[in-house]
Amino acid sequence: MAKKRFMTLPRHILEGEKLHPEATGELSAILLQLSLAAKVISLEVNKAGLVDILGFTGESNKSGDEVKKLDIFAHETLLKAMDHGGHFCVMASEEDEDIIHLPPHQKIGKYVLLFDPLDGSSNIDANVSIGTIFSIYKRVTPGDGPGTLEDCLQPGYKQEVAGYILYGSSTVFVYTAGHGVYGFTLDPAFGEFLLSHDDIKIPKRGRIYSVNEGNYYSWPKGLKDYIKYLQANKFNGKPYQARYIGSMVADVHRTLLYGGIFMYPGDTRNEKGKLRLVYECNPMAFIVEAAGGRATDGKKRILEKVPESLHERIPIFIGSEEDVLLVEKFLADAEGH
Ligand code: P6P
Repeated sequence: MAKKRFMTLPRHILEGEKLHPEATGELSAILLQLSLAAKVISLEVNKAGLVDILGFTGESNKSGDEVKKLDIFAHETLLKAMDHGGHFCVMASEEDEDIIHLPPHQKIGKYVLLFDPLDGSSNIDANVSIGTIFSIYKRVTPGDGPGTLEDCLQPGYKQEVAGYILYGSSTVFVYTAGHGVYGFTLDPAFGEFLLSHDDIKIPKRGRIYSVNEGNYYSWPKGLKDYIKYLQANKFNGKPYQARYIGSMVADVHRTLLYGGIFMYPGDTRNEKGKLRLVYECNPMAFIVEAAGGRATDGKKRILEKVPESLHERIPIFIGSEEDVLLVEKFLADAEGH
């Protein structure tokens, strides 16, 4: 077993920057700021049960989900951490209906930050893993004034960096700049993220499928056929296993490490499914593809979809390449082509 190198997140980021002579160091600075925000949010998430921070605020976000105080805390922590330093021209968050401009006195930068501050928050009370998801683009609008909605609605293949922080039994920071996916686990003893998953590659095929089977009777026929096929047949002597946490960051993280497939399909009740394209599916697709996997809406690459609105939803089939290709075949066959 190769000896794990003692590599902190800051050192990994700076070494990565050296590999690109054209790098200005801005993305490094952004990632370091994001890791600081991650530590602050992790601290709050991990003591949520002890501090009266639970309970509903009575407000709801754009998607109509009840908003828990930790959601707002995470949202505000990310804004405070990222709204100075002059890196961004515009931001957008699941917790805010509209795009977010930088404070008036702040220098305007060339990057765009899109994030889901605390995905899976309905699980907080049950101490189930939850996560932050982020996505970074370069602006596409001319000039150096405030960014616009157009800067936030770029296809996912144009991402510069994507990542997530999973607040689980430990806090893990995973990111990619498109070449290699790296995971860092927070050592609370000295508050540093240490390299724990070096150059993650997702298995070409797994043996786990992950979907909310409570929606079975609303599914398209092809998906029903696919799930029955996984349950009825033997792969290396056993059928697939079902695993569903109900927290996208946790389900995708497990899929990235163990292989298999995570799905949030469209169905007869919600044609576009539930998960948001801009700040959930695009960053996760960018990460999984960088690890050698595949992510589609059942037909087309998620990363090629041009977003039409900030909070739009899209069906997602993401994970090991062979598993995603197989479900696409079942869906196509059932549609007769
Ligand atoms: P369902 C959490 O609320 C979330 O947005 C994702 O993290 C998760 O994958 C999905 O919804 C779970 O939705 O309908 O299965 O409860």
